[in-house]
Amino acid sequence: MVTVKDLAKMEDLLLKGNAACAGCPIGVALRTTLKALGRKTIMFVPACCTSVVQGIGPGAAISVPLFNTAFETAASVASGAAAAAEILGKDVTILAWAGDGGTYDIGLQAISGAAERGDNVLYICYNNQMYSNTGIQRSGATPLGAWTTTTWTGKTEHMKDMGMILIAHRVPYVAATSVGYPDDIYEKVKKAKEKKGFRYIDILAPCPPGWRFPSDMTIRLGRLAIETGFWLLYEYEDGELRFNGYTKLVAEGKREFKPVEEFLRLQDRFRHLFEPKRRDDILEEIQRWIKERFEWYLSLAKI
Ligand SMILES: Cc1ncc(C[n+]2csc(CCOP(=O)(O)OP(=O)(O)O)c2C)c(N)n1
Ligand code: SF4
Repeated sequence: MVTVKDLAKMEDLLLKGNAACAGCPIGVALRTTLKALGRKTIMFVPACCTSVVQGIGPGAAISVPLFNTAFETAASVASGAAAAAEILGKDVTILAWAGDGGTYDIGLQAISGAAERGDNVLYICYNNQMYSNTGIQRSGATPLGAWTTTTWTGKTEHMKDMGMILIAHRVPYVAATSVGYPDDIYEKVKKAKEKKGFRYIDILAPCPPGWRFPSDMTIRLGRLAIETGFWLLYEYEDGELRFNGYTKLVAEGKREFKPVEEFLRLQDRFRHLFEPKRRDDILEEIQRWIKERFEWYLSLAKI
């Protein structure tokens, strides 16, 4: 297993001095992904924060070839490139890299088509749970109760489960990970790289301006999300679902999830759940949903 120290020594294909906000999760998620994939990678990026972080030229922050696609087409453009690479006999990883808006909502149809056809694409969603590039609007990945500029009093629905949608497509590899664990991102991307067909990785990406927390807490929140069960670490590989990290310890009865309040309280997008009046109804529903979802995953892991 790679360590964070090992990662620090590897070649950086996302250059410093880019346009990301302080504490941006893309810095960790994309930097680590490119370390796992190496230079023989072509990226397909729809409209999202990464299309700003990449730079506008003539200088560029990303040191692999990159094609900007229309918002809804990252998966379909990547599918075309994968077909071309096969015909030309090129040994290259075709990487579609998108935010959750471009994945859970507007890009879903293209993803489903590529997954159903088994196109040779690695699709990674860095999931900051909202449309951040256009000013923090709600997406299908936004959790219940979260403030966004289009959910002023808190979102009234739970987040969509994109991993399960991909598992239902029976693709060779689906994984969920978090910016809190760069070593876990590296291992999962590396494994996905070696497989053929449509592969999907969902990286939880705490975003300081969107989630409203100080910029030195990105990693801490990425870990607390796992320790509270708000987000799970798992892999679905060759038809089997397996947990890892803290999620595995809970599944084996060696740890318990911490109360979700410990995660929610550190983010001002949830502040209205605590003041001026405590919203126990919503807090209890989030806690109940965490338990129910984990049991659902557990039952699949046993199959
Ligand atoms: C068809 C279309 N609709 C809307 C937009 C405007 N737009 C550009 S980026 C963006 C938000 C992207 O959100 P997400 O995919 O979650 O990535 P993030 O910004 O969070 O990195 C939107 C709505 C667009 N470029 N194209
Ligand atoms: S808004 Fe969030 S995801 Fe976008 S560049 Fe800033 S920190 Fe990164």
